[in-house]
Amino acid sequence: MRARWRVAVVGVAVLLTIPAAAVPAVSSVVMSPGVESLVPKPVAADTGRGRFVLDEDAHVVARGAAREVGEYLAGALRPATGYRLPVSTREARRGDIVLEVGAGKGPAGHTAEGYRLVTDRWVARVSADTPAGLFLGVQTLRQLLPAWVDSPSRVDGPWSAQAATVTDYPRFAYRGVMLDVARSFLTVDEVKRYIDSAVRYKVNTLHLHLTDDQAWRIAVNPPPVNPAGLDYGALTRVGGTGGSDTLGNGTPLGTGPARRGFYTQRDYTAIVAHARARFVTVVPEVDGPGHTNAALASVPQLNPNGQTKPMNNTADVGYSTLDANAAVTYEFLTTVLSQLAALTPGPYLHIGGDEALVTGHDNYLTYLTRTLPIVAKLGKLPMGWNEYAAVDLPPGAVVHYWRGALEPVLRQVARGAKVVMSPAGTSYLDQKYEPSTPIGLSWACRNTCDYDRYYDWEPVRDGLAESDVLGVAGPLWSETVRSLDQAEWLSYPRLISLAEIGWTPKAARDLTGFTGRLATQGSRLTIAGVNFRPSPAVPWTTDITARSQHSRTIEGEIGRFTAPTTATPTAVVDFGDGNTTTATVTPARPAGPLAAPGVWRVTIDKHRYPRHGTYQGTLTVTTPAGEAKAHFTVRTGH
Ligand code: TNX
Repeated sequence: MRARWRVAVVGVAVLLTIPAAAVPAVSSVVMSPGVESLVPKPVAADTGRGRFVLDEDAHVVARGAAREVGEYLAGALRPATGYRLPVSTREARRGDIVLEVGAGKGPAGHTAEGYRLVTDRWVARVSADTPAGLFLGVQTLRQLLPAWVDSPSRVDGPWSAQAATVTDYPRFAYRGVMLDVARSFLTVDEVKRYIDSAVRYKVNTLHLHLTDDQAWRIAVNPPPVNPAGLDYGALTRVGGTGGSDTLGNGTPLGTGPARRGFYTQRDYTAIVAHARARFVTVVPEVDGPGHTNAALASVPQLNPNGQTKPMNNTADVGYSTLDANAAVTYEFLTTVLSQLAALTPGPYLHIGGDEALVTGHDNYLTYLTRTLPIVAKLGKLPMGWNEYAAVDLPPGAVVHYWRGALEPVLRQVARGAKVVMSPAGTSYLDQKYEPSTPIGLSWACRNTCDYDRYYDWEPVRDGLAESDVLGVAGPLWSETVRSLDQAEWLSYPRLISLAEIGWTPKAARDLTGFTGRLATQGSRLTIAGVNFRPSPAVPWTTDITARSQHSRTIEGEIGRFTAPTTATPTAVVDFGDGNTTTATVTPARPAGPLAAPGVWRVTIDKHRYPRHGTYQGTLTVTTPAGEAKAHFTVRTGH
């Protein structure tokens, strides 16, 4: 099955890197890619001599605790390479990938998530103390291979990586993203795909905002003890039907109505399992005492007058509250939080606590004072938006900072709490990139809110010590988000900025260097089928590949390339027999106001070689950024 391809000399992928400002038509041809393009930037990386070439009969050698990550990596590499890549325990041979987990294998002092990676002329080796560290090192290895390695369909090799030595570990333990599935729903498959792209950048925490004024998205089963006789099924039967369709004044939000739905407990468990297999911790959030209209609209007993509120499909917030003085409130929370705790292996339960504008201060304190012990009793640590720092928190509690005064947070930190930083103006992924951005809000970030702004800030604010900060997270609120595509478009490239803040040592970060490294990620996202906003300030690179063939007549697809541009590139094919033709160029997905173009396909009409032989052809594409070339070989068969 491989034979047809083995005789053909494989197409050479050529990476074009031209700064946006440079004069087009002069192409700089670079062998792709090296340690200097890794994102997030590693702690230490050196270039060695020569290259690692993945053998077509390579094994992924992974023993014991490395096996699961081995299966993951092999699964990631098989579609593009077409190689079998068995995961085995054989003695490593030239061209294999070796994965190893064991005490002392990773960098000393960074056992939880550190790793070492060495690629040389013999093997590619990733070593770590833990499977989590190994998984993170594997993401680095993927980035050292050509961008086409993420293609869902077969592409010509060779699959090589620069010889390198990387020693790496994270600055912060919590590198998160939050999906607000309450305002607009995302299906289980969409959440899984979102996880798959985020882990490329070493994101390790997924916070799910499951409930809000607009909707309730997690099924709660009837509990064995139900003194107040609450109909928990109504939470999703009624509360699951809501969404953030309009502003309070009726102005439509987003590109259409919000998406409805909810997760059964089996669905939620599937998300948790998918996350866990990628070493991602899920943090579920049940917001309260404010942001609770959907619960109040579903369960009559939660209302002081015993009457349900109407559902409200506007984006309005701040008008709802649970009753802090009613026993039923805590009976309800105990049921909901116990079921979530049982389904969630991670250490945290996020209890919200933001914008409780009609609760009243004393009632707010009462609510938290009575809710925190419920969390503790379930063996979980509480996490909450920074308003909740108004009460004394247990050691290890997490304050999720989004805006406002830092003093109450510092007081809790002094008592042993930790902080996750999501300052709205530099980390809210739901904000418009610029005023003309078709979706997104703009209260937290006006004018230009591109990747640079989300990169150029420091989470360890004055008054905080490095060890007080657990990490960084990007919340993607979904008042205006209507699909995974749109979620990705708002997230990328800004989530990559946050991921690097979470990972890379402060002293190693710089915006210019980051911009250059980010430029190589457009191709990777495109090839992997992840939408993003091709920010005009980034000199996105083009990756090109051409297909070698074994036939006297060739037609159809001759190559593919990436180019995040709305202007249609042009392509010329030199067949290597004295003939040249203009080729047809079509994107797998057209660019639009909310979509980067997909991979461009280059196709030709039928070409018949005049006589038998071996021909070296060249595909040349011209994009607004310059020219890129790939070579291919055609053997006519005699
Ligand atoms: C503020 S951040 C909120 C959310 C909104 C978001 C929109 C926070 C704790 N509360 O309820 O969705 O702004 O940007």
